[in-house]
Amino acid sequence: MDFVRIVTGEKGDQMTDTTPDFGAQPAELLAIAVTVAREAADTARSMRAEGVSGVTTKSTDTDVVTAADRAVERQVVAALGALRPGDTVLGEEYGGTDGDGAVRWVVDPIDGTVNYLYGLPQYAVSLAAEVDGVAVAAVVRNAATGDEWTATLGGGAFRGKKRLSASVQTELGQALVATGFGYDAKRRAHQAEVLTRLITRVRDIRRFGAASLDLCLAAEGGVDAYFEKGLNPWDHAAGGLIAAEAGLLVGGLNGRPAGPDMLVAAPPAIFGPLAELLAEFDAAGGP
Ligand code: LIP
Repeated sequence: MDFVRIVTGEKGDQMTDTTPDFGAQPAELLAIAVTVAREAADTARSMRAEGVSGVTTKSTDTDVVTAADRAVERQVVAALGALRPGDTVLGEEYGGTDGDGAVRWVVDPIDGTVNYLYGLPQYAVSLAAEVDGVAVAAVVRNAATGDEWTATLGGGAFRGKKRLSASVQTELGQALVATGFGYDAKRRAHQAEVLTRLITRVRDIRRFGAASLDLCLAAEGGVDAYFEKGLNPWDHAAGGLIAAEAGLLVGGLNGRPAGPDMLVAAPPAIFGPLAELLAEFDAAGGP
């Protein structure tokens, strides 16, 4: 996914002079996203309070999904269908809806499902509005704590009403770096090998368990950088825009955009050194 400045018409050296007509401005889309995400987070939190139910597994026996994941996504899809008929929605649990609208909504109903399962207060509703594959409005809401991060393309990133400025760290060896691991044992073994080589080259590593919240933490300077292999669009569509609008570079390795093989979010001064080390360690490779 590539974050370009659709609102200002900026894409590399190509300028366009008008915001595309997709029936709403980013600020309007953000208002819808916040309304829907808050209601969805309330559902996630109230269902957790009643106890976790309907637990099944997906790709492996540790890749869990709960009745709350499914209920929250159904709620988000229904709410967006009422507010923005014709738009499409891509969600983790039910995939993509039909439609040919200019706006695609990307939702992770509960990002950090294992944290949710254990009652660790680090799980979020992540919701982004994309136009032509580019996120233009985003909200991440920690359903356990109520903390909320938002951004619009070109409009900055916020935690509540506080505008965010990410780390400006210039030394990779001084950087606190967050990451995460997949559910497949062979992939985790490869990720651990990468970490063994990286951990002596940075200040320290943190693993919190939800990509969207990791990206928001990086956006507010709680860590200097974040990287992870194997993310899906719903994991990073919203958090990636928030991190970018807070001043981080968000992309993949070797000049590629962020995607399932790798996402790196880092201050401009250390994005290159971190990405080069990750490429050297084959962090985007393996199973
Ligand atoms: C999670 C990601 C996290 C990753 C976890 C898991 P989920 O998403 O947000 O970054 O390290 O393994 O994939 O499965 O909780 O929606």
